[in-house]
Amino acid sequence: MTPQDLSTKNPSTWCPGCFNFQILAAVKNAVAKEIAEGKPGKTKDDFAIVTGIGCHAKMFDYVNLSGINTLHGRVLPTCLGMKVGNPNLNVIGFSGDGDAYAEGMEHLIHAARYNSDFKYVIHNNQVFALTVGEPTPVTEIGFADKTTPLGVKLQPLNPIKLMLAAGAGFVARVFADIKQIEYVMQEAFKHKGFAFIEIIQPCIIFHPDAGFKEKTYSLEQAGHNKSDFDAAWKKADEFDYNIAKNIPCGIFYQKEKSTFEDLWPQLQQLKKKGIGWKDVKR
Ligand SMILES: Cc1ncc(C[n+]2csc(CCOP(=O)(O)OP(=O)(O)O)c2C)c(N)n1
Repeated sequence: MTPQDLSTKNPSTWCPGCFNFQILAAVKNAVAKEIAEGKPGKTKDDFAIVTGIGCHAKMFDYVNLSGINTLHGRVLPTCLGMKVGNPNLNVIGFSGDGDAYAEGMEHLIHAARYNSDFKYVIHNNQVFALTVGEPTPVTEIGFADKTTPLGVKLQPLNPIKLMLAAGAGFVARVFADIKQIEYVMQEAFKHKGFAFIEIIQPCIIFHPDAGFKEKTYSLEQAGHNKSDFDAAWKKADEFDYNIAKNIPCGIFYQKEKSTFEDLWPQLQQLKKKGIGWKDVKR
């Protein structure tokens, strides 16, 4: 299994130079590695993806895995539904920041609380990009567009703090850099439970790079203890999604606890049976 085996022949409609290309490459690398080095016998049929609506959602066209390109803001209930149908499936959800923090906000809080064993990747470009750059709940104060000509006045939401408060057991943020994404996805695959991965991604057209990458630093290299909730909270406070000096990146918090699948005997039975796509008659 190589990353190329996860490619499709669909022509890309992302803008040339879009950071989504980095995310796509990293996801294919991480999934290919997980298949090659993970549990023996794992194939790409053991994976499924879900995308919302937006530029990020074109991942669905470019990653050669089964899945559902669902409604705007409904990635998380779709992922949960897949896990209920087949708890052995490795499910990865993809959202934009609009999809995750506006249309899908109510699901996000409960996904952290339910702790179903799937991974959630948010392409955070701080705008609704596909509909030409309107502000989302994480757009910085002062950002102006045609819909908000006087500029954003509200303090942006801090999704890392929200996820910590909601009880998520794996909370990470990285920059849209292939190596950072690949690393954090591999760690998320090893984690049993819901994994929240936010990717800070400039939108080259509607939310250009404000020198984000230069402002990021690695939590791991700074000696952050990811099992310390209070330390994670303090680190989450360092970047409030306005223009920042320092943007901590890496795993803020990680703690394994009972998953949704652990708590339901019916799902346990399905898990033990080892039902996978291979068993489904097509
Ligand atoms: C329920 C619903 N509301 C609004 C839209 C219109 N719409 C389509 S794409 C989009 C923006 C998506 O932005 P985001 O989720 O941040 O993803 P990005 O395009 O930035 O990757 C919106 C608002 C829609 N398709 N469905």
